[in-house]
Amino acid sequence: MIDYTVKEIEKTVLIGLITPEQNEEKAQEYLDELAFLTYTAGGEVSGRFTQKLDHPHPKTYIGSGKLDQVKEYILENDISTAIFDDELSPAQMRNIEKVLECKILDRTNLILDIFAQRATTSYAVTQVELAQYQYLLPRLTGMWTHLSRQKGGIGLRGPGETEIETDRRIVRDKIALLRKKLAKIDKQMAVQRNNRGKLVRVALVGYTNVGKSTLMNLISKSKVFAENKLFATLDTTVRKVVIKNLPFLMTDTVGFIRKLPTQLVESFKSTLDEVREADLLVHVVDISHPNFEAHIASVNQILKEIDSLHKPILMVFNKIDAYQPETIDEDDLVTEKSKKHYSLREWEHTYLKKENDPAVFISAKTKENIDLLRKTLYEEVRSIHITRFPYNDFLYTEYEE
Ligand SMILES: Nc1nc2c(ncn2[C@@H]2O[C@H](COP(=O)(O)OP(=O)(O)OP(=O)(O)O)[C@@H](O)[C@H]2O)c(=O)[nH]1
Ligand SMILES: [Mg+2]
Repeated sequence: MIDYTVKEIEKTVLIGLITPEQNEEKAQEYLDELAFLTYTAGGEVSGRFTQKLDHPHPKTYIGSGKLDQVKEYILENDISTAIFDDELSPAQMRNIEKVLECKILDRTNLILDIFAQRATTSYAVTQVELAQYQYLLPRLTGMWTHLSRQKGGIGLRGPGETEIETDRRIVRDKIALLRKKLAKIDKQMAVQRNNRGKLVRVALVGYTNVGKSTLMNLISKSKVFAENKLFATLDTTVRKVVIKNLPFLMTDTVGFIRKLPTQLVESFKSTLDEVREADLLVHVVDISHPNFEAHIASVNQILKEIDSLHKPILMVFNKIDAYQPETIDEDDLVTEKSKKHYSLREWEHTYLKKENDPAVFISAKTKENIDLLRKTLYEEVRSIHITRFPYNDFLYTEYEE
């Protein structure tokens, strides 16, 4: 068990942009997510800054006037770390550090740091280490100045709290070594997956913190770690599940996030192979999150990148117990009804339209509609199963309570 207690909480400021593609409301929602990531990594957010720009400033991400404002705030409030909501180029990072004179992190760096803290098995550790060093290599000159190296903490930790190496030559050697090690593990994992036979494989996919592991525990009666932080799961768990008389394999794996660092997608190849080789994807959504539709789009984007969007998908809208639409006052004649005001029924109607994938609305917490989920899962798995085991007559029967 990893000790997540923070020795010294880092005080941070968050910095994001308001752009033509990302209005003020979106920008704030993204910063909310960045704040959650910061909290998960063990930091505390003291302040937030946004600037309206058509695109990030090529040299300093935000303009120099804004940067001075941030600097003033940092000095007045004893801030140790500034976190930017996009991946910064090595040059941007250097330039910003010169002005702010504190530790500079970007979104990628922060996510990698959380993964590093979460990795427990040697397999996950190797994958995360490789991703971290790939991110680091082009940034070694300048970014890891004497100043930031002395500070340590978020962004400078390898898996298991060890400091990460910052010598260019050693980093290159490490990358080569880790690649070799991973290739070997990848092969073993492929063999393991092959040994699982012809049983239908179902993979839980979805944004981070939506309740995939909670659902896995509920359906397969296993004990996967679940908590209200991001990326609670890094390792893959596979369980054999039997619904009625129908056996299949269910996989719980790492959650996705907007702008998942490409280094992670590459080094988590084997983990993501679980998704690539699945026969059915169960896409779990947290309907109580104000941004859940954007989350669905991010997940679909990643599924597309790993060539898995064409698979049969069962949409599971979880946390209906926590769903709260915004309400419009009776005498408010100005506000127009929008999706924010949809009732659960209206969302069901939206997602149950014929051309969409099958969808179930549930609560893994209160267990509402879990029977309906089992039934739907049974039907979906059965339709794949009978193509593989055509002589299992009993499977032609309909699901009955
Ligand atoms: N209110 C409510 N909370 C839920 C429900 N299902 C799960 N949760 C909570 O949501 C949080 C995240 O659950 P997890 O099962 O860890 O989510 P996950 O998708 O596996 O997350 P990662 O592994 O971090 O990607 C936990 O605090 C759960 O208790 C639900 O139906 N309703
Ligand atoms: Mg999980």
